[in-house]
Amino acid sequence: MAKKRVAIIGAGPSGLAQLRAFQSAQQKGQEIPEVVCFEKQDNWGGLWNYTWRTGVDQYGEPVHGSMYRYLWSNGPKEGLEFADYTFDEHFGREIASYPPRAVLFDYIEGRVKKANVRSWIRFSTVIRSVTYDAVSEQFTVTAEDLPNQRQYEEGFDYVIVASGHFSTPNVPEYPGFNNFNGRILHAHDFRDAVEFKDKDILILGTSYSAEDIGSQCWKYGAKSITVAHRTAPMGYHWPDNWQEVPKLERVDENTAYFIDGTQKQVDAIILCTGYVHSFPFMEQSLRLKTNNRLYPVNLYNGVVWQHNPNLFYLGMQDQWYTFNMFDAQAWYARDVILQRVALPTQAAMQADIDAWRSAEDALPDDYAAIEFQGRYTMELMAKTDYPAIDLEGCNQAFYAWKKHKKENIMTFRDNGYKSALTGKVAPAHHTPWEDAMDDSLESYLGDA
Ligand code: FAD
Ligand code: NA7
Repeated sequence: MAKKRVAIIGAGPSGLAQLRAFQSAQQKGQEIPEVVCFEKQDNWGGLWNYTWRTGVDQYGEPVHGSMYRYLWSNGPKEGLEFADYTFDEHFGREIASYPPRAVLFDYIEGRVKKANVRSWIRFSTVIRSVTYDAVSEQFTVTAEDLPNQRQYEEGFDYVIVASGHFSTPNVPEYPGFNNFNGRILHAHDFRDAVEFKDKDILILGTSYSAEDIGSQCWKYGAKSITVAHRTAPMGYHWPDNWQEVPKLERVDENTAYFIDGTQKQVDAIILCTGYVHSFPFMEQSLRLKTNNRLYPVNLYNGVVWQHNPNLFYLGMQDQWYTFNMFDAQAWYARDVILQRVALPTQAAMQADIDAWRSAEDALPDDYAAIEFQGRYTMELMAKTDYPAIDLEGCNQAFYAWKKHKKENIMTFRDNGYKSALTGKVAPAHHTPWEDAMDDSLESYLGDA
């Protein structure tokens, strides 16, 4: 009988987790299907593969990258550590808790280099469409080899969508934008805080991007930062040249007017207004349609497409947990494909999804949300041979992180947390975050 074929769309942390999941089964002597991973960029790492480009890439494709220079992890690394590949194993020593992007890229890459799965990936190849034929039980995947402008179709038994959901910006418009005498950009196109040195900037949004892009601009010398909130202010103890104001009403030339009647002269507006889940390549009946939440619709165990269990989505949740949650999902998807775990009836899947979603709707605060996602991840891990990890320990790191942010938003990254895997507490970094202007791997590791 012909070998079953699995297509993975995307070689970011989620897609790479899937490759590692299959490789680990193979290493243990299990026969695995043929696995083909399609990645539109010319390297792996997803969002962690930094690009200076914005808009479209060299092939006219929308640029995937939303990360920017000087980005440091926004949560403790102890919350995302791979259970089968610790930070200590990768770096050969302990490192501090909030590594910059290049350091996390190196860590992500280390595991898949060790697993030797690069040859399973077709780089610079974008997926254009995925359709399903119920009679043959086959997916037809249309791909384009971008450098050679060659479009082709292949058949697969399973498809795993790991294309991320922080790439297609949500871009609202406010009255007067057309007449604004400065730059208006979305966080997706933000690359270098130095551009905003000595400038008065207005930020819309109050979540991670707003907090971190504002902090970057502050660190690299912006004159002032004004953050307008639609729902509620972030409420941290901000530096003196940072203010939180109510919702933006309109702008006129360089003046921004807020709904409380106040105004502010600004040079640039950064829309930190989030992203939309976008899968234009998926046939309508297979397409995930959700807002950014902890338990999206139609995904059993957060992974299996309820109406066609040969289709999977990884990493589509709003994220407290990241890399180790993607691992839990990838190991689970693998075991459904290898028929090591059985799926229940449609009705039972629906009841399970409903129960998780109602529990999410009842969560009182962020601490409960962290516990919820930790519990979800732990329950998923328990269904496979993914190495045991005490996520209660990771939850504790997240709780301490939130407390440190409340204490001082500009120094929280100077703290260290305990690894649930090694039991060791991370050392302090050699330079406080506020003074560390060089975000390179060499500088971080102290080798520069
Ligand atoms: P992605 O990293 O987005 O990777 C998806 C991959 O799919 C990409 O390589 C893309 O090129 C490819 N792809 C997309 N469409 C196609 C197609 N049609 N055909 C072929 N390939 C395709 N998480 C943390 O844990 N800590 C942080 O500090 C942190 N900071 C963040 C900062 C920013 C600005 C953003 C936007 C996110 C941040 N995240 C952070 C969350 C981030 O979502 C995860 O860390 C992680 O990158 C998600 O992995 P992924 O593989 O699901 O998606
Ligand atoms: P998020 O976490 O989805 O947050 C989006 C923010 O944008 C949120 O504060 C929203 O405010 C705000 N928003 C959305 N639409 C509008 C409009 N029309 N006007 C004003 N404000 C708006 O996205 P982020 O980019 O911050 O974070 C995404 C990932 O990147 C995250 O996982 C990090 O790891 C990095 P609301 O509260 O709904 O009023």
